[in-house]
Amino acid sequence: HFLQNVIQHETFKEGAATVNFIGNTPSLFDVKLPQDRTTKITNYLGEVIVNGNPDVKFIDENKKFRNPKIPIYSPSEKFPKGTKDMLTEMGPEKFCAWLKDEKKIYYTDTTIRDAHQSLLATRMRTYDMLKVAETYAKNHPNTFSIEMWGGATFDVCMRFLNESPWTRLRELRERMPNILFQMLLRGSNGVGYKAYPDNLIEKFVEKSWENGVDLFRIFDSLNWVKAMEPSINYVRNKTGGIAEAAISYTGDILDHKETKYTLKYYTQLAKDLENAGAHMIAIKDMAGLLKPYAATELVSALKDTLNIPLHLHTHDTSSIQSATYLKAIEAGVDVVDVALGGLSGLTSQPNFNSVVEMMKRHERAHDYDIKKLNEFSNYWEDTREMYYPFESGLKAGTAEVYQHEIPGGQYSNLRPQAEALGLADRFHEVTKMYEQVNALFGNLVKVTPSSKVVGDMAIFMVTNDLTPEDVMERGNEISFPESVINFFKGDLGQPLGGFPKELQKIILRNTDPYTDRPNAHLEPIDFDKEYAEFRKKFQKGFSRPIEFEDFLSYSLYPRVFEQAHEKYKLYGNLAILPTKNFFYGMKLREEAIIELEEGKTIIVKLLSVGIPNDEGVRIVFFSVNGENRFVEIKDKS
Ligand code: 3PY
Ligand code: ZN
Repeated sequence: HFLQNVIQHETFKEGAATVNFIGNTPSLFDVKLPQDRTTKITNYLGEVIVNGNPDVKFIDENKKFRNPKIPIYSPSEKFPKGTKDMLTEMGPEKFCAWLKDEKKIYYTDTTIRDAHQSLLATRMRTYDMLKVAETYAKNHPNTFSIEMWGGATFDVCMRFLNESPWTRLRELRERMPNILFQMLLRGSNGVGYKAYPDNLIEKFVEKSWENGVDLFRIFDSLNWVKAMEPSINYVRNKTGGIAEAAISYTGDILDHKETKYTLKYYTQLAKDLENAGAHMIAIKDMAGLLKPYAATELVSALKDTLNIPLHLHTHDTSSIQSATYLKAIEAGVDVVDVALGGLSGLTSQPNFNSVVEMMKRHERAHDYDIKKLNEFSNYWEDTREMYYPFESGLKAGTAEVYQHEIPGGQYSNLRPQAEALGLADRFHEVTKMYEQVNALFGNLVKVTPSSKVVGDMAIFMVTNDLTPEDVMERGNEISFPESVINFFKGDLGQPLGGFPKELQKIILRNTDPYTDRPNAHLEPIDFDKEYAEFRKKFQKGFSRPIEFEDFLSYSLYPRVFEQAHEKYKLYGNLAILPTKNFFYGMKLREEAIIELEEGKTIIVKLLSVGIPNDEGVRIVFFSVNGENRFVEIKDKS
C-alpha cells in the first residue's frame, strides 16, 4: 500500500522526490492495514523501539544476552506421578497425614513466585516460565510444590507485564499437571493491599482452585487469626485443596528481652490456626530473621504442639539461612522453601541446588538428579540477565536485616520506590527510618500489606525530614500518607497488643477506628448484576472472550485491570513476545521469532527506523515472514 502511494505520488512521478520526501509527505501513509495480530504486535514493537518500554528505566546498550538452554525431556513421555496426583487420590487430610509421616525432607520451589518477586521486583514473565515448565515437571516430579501464584505476582502481571494472571495459572497447569501448585494468599487482603468484601475472597479462592491452585498459603499481615479464619474455611469448603495457615515470624525468640513475639506466642498462634481448620502450618519468615538456633527451638516446639505438617519459608537476606534450614530439618520440619540457584540467595530463598547437596547422605536426604537440577539453575541464571533493570542492587548478604526487618519481597521494591522520590543516596536512611517507624507503631509484624504501611511512612518521613518526635509533637499539622491513616483506622485489622493510642489519636484526629474485622464494613458483591455490567463494558472491541476471572481481577484492581485491558485492545496478547523484545524492542536487522498460537509462528525482522516527520512521527519498517510491513510511531522524545 505504502509503496503504491509513493509510486503514484506526483512529486515522485516528476522525479522531484528528495531525501525528505517520505518524512514530509504524511499522506503516503494513508493506508488501512487490517488490525490483525501481526499488526498489533508490530505496533507494540515499533512503540518500544521508538519510545522504549516505560517500565524499563535504563538500558545498557552493551548488554549481550545468552540464549538460555532448556534442559532436555521427552515430550511424548507421560508425566511421572507427583504430589498433585497424590492429593487427587487421597484428599487433603490423608495427604497431610502421609506427609507428616514421611522421613525425607521435601522442597517447595519458589523460583517462579517469591524468588523473582524478591530479586527482580516480580517482573518474571510467563513466557520464560512456560519454556521450562514441562521439562521441570518431568525431570523433578518429586518436588513437593511449585509456588507460582499470588503475593505480588497477580498485580504485577497486569500492571507491568500486560498479562492475565489467570492465563499464567492455566498455561502452567497444563504443562505441570503432576506437582502441587501453591499460592500465597494475604487472607482478607486477597492478593491486594487492603480489605476486600468476604464474598469476593471466597469467590477468588474457589476460582483459583478451579484454575489450578492446590495449596493456599494463607497469612495475615498482623498475624490476626480472625482475619485468616474465613480464608481457611473457603479453602476447606469450596475447594479440594490444602489450607496452609502461616505464622509470620518477627523479632527473635532467643532474645530474653523479647516480651511480645515469644516462643509461646508462636506456638499458641499455630495451635489456634490448627484449631481453626488449617491442614498445614507454615512458618513464614518473610524477612529472614529466624536464626539457626532459634529454628531448632521453634520447629521442635511446633512439632510437639501440632498434629499437622510444618512448612518453613525464609529469605536469605542475611546469607545464613541454609544453616537455619539444616537446624529446622534436624528438628523435624516437613517441607522447606527453596529457589533454583540462578534465582536464589540474598532477598530470595536459599539455594535449592546447594541445599540438596548439603543434605546428601543425611538421613533425611531427598534424592534429586543434581546435574539436571543444576541445568534448571543455569537456565534461570541466563534468563535473569534479561531482567537486569529490575535487580534490587543488593550485592551481598546483610546483617542489618535483623535491625530493619524489611521483608525480602519488599526490599527489591523499596529501593526503586525510594529512587523514584529522589532518595537514591539516602536509601540507608530509609531502612533506618523503617526500623524507627516500626518502633513508633508499636513493633508490628511487617509483611504485606502492613510492611507497605511502615515503608510508606519511612519514605514519607525521610522525604519530609521528620523524626518520630516531630510526629508525636507536631502530628496535628502533618498530612500522613493514606495507607498510614487507613492502617490506624483498622483497615488491615488489629495488631497484637493494639494500636499505640496516642499516635492513633494524632493520626486519625476525629475519626473513630474499627475494632472488628474491616471486611465486615464492606458491601458484598452482587456477582450476577455486577458481572453482567462488567461484560457489557469490557467485551466491546476486545479480541478474546471476557471471562468471570477477568471480573475478579477487576474487582481486586479496577484501575490496573482497565489499563491492562486498554493495552490489550491496542497490542493484543503481549505474553507471546520473547522477553528481550518485550522490554527492549529490537535492534536493527535483529530477528524475533514469535509464536502467535501453537503452530503459527511469525519471524519479524527490524529493517529500518525513519527520521521523525514534521509531526514527530517515525516510520518503522519490518519484514514479517519475508513481507514488508511498517508502522507509524509518534516519537515522544
Ligand atoms: C507477599 O505478600 O507478596 C509476600 O511475599 C509477603 O511475604
Ligand atoms: Zn517470602
